[in-house]
Formats: sequence, structure tokens, C-alpha cells
Amino acid sequence: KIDYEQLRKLYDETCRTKNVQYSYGTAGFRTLAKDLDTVMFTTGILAVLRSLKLQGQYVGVMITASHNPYQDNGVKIVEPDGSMLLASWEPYAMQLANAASFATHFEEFYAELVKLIELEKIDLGASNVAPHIVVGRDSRESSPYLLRCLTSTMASVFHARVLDLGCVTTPQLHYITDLSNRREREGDSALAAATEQDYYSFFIGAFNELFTTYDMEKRLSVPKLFIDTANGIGGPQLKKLLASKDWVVPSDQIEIINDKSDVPKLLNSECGADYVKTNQRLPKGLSPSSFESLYCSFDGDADRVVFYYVDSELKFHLLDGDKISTLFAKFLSKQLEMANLERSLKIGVVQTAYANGSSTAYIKDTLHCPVSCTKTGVKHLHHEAATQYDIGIYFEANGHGTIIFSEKFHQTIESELSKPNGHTLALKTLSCFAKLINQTVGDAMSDMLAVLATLAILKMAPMNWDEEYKDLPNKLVKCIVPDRSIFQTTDQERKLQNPVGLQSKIDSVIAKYPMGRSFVRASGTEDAVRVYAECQDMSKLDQFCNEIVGYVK
Ligand code: NG1
Ligand code: ZN
Repeated sequence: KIDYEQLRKLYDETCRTKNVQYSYGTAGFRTLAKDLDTVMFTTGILAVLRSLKLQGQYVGVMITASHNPYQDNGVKIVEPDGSMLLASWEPYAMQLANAASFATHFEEFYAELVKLIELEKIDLGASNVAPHIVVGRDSRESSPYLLRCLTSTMASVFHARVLDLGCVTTPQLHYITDLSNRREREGDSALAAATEQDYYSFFIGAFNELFTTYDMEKRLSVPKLFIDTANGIGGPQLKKLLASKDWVVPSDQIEIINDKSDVPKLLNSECGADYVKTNQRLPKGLSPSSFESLYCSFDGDADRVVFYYVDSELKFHLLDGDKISTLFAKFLSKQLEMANLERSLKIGVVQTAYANGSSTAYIKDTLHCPVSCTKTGVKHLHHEAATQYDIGIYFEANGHGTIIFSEKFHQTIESELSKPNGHTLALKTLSCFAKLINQTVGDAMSDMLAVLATLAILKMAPMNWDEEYKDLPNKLVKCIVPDRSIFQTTDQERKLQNPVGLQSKIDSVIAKYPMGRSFVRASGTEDAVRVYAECQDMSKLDQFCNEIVGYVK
């Protein structure tokens, strides 16, 4: 049923990279762009199989390497509902890629493909099911070529319908994949395939609705917002969003910087969310001109955002993912209380061990809100937020995150709103706010709009936001070790199980430092071990961290 000759021809033409070991990590496949042709070819085929397995629903594929340097690229598959590829399919992605990479003949790769098709009982001959694929890419120079490698077999071998979105942000790809399937399900065939424009209309609509519900004279809570788009795809997309004719905020309140997405080498270079968070300083292109302004930085594919400001002494202050979580938790708990729903709907925050200890204490002790801790990796946070809470707020400290609203949340709000005197401001706010948040994945644009709306409603300046709690001094270091796989963890990565005896040594160091906390884990994206440490006394932090590093090396 597969056109064998055609597949072989395309395989020979496309899979030039050989003997590279590919692995599908939490961020999909990611490596130097020049080594990606083979894995693009096999990932395209896997996406088609995933769609066939799911009765031809739209499956998304995004070509991006996020905050990594311009020479890199990567690819990941998105499920029909906009979530990450089902974990049990990640090994298939690797098996197929490595089969093509290490095969000496096409037949070896083909045998692996047939094995997979049989294992998953995929019916390639079902004439009424055509696979549907949505593809998108960020602004990298290598992406158009890699897209051709990815899609080469889709139509000609598998008769797939391919919706090419061109250059989009990662969260746009997730959103549009989900929306396209929802429309198909609702039989809205005239509208079926969703577009980028649907994304802009939806989120601008939600923002305007929320903003105009309050009498805010169409002004933000700060005189000016500067947005650093890391010279990535966030720049052009954000301009399209803000060009929307109904956008209520005056254009003189917003300035976009580092928006040269057409100059490849500038991508993520001395700018963007990762640079600002790691170096705790302003990105290139910004000087601390006005201490009343608010600043934010996206990463290269606009799925992360961090905020910051400079005080009157020109000191830099970071408002990271933890600060975003706590701001939303404060705001939404208050709204639930005002709507008298705090007993029927459960709100909670999900963090990883990298969240600052002060943020965790603030959420528990000041906001009286439940907190869960999961392993590093968005899929773990997302799962906990979606299954444990009606309003599940999750952000990694690095700025990737979103809020998941449960089905019960929507039903409750809808039923309360339909009551005779149900139109309270708090209910309306909760209903609008839930629309403003991208439900599929962390989204710099949607999160930014939600932060701006929250600050405006609460009439908070950046400094007030920051003052809610004070971060404990902290440090994150990377250790290169001979074999990182020996570092095995338990308790959501907060404790080491192996090497035997190391954790008790770490514990004895921790005990010496007031408010001390430290943990060691192997990175999932780099060949290194990460050591995190925080304690009360800034002047003791280096010593604390070095003692731990001493035991790790
Ligand atoms: P690793 O390399 O496993 O620590 C890093 C980030 C995660 C997440 C993933 C991308 C830190 C400490 N870790 O993971 O938060 O963004 O990359 O999937 O920032
Ligand atoms: Zn990213």
C-alpha cells in the first residue's frame, strides 16, 4: 500500500546525515541544523502515522530550536488537542530516526517502518481516512530546507493533506492544530482549517473584553512596556497581533525591540528570555532609561516570557516564571472568593524544584493556595495542573507556563452567569480571563496580555508586583561529569538515590546554611549535571554552592 519506489527515491535524496544518534527529549529532536535532514524525513512519516492512528485528525509539527543558537534547529510533534506527542510514541520517533541514520540500505529502514505500522495496527489502505498535518516553523534560516525534508513524503507517498502555516510561534502552531480539529468535529467544514488570523482575533478579543469590563481608560498600569522578541518569530507575529484594528491600548504605550527576525545570526544573541533570566541583566538594545517602565523578553519561538524593571537606583529586578505564577494565583484566588466559588472550584499552583523557596512559602502561607511540585519538563507540570485543579497554574522559573481551566470550571461559571443576578464583575472577569490564556501550551503573547490585564486591574506597578515576596539568593551551576546517567533522583528530582551516599553528604552541607535548599539532577537537554542552591545569606551562597559542587565532581 506504500509506494515503495517513491519512498525509496525520496529517502535516498533526503537522508544525507548518517550515523548520528538522535534522541527525542522533552523538547523533541534538537541539534545542529546541518544534521537534521534524516530526522526531519522520519518525523514527517511518524506524524502521518500518528494522524492515521487518530482517524486522520490534524497532527501538528513545529520546526524550532527555541532559545538555542541560530545554528541549531529542531522538530516536535503535537497531538490533535494541541498537547505534546503522547509519551508512548516518543520511542517510535527515535527508533525510526535512528533506523534511517544507521541503516546501510533503504530496506533496513523500511523494515523498521513496517514493524511500527504493524505494531500500532495502522491501516494504510483505509480509503476514507486521509491523514491531516499542520506544519509551522520559526524564523531560522535552515527551516525552509528542513520543512521540505519533513514534508517530502506526506502527499506523494501517504496522500496526506498538509496545512502549511509558514512562519509562526510554537504556541500558535499548538493553538491552530487544536482549533482545526475542533472545527472538524463540529462539522464546520466551511471554516475547517484554522488560520493565524483566528489566533489574533481570539486573543485580542479576550483581552479587549476583559480590559473594557473595567473602566481603565484604555491605559496600561505602566507608562510604557518594552518587549524584547529575541530577534525571533515573536517579533513579526506580535506586530500582527497588535495591528489588530480593535486593540484597545494606545500604540505609544508599547515598543518592540530586538525584532530583526530577518537577520539569522541575531537570534537569541545577547537578548531574549533565556539570556535575561540566566544573566539577570537587560538585553542588548535596552538601556535603563525610565524606571517606571515594565520590560519583558520572549524566547526565540515565543513560548516563554519573563518580565523585569529597573528601580530608581538603576538596579535590575527580574520578574520570572515564579513571579508570574504568584501574580496569577493572587489575582484568581481573589476573583474566586469574590464570586463565592472558592469552595466549589479548586485553584492550585504547580512548580518544579527550581522554583524559588520564597515563592513556594508565599503561595502556601500568604495566599493559602495549594502547591504541587513535579519533575522538570513541561509535560509533567501540565499534567499535574490539568488533573489536580480546576484552575491549575504552572510556570517554570524560566518563564514557560500557562493556566489550565477544567471542564467543571467552565460549567460552573456558565451556570452562575445564567442565574438572574449572576452577572457579577468577578464572574465576568473569570470567564474572560480563561479565554485570554492559551490552553494548549505556554505562550509568551497570551501570557503577556494576561499579565498586563492583571496589573491594570489590580493597579499594580512593577515594583508592587515584585514586593509581594522577596526571592532567596540562589544559584544554578552546570557541572560537566564523566557520566551523568549515574545521577538518579527521587522525590520529584529533589533527592538523589544514586550515587549511594551522596545525598546524605549534601544534606549535611544544607544543614549548615539557614534557609538552605539544594538539589542535584542530570539535565535532560545537555550533557551535564545541574546544581541548584539557595539560602538566606547572599554572602554565603557561593560557598554553599561550591561545597555541593565539590561532592558532585
Ligand atoms: P534541563 O536541561 O533538563 O534542565 C531545561 C530547563 C527546563 C526546560 C527544558 C526544556 C532549567 C533548569 N531547565 O531542562 O526548565 O525548559 O530545558 O524542555 O532551566
Ligand atoms: Zn521556546
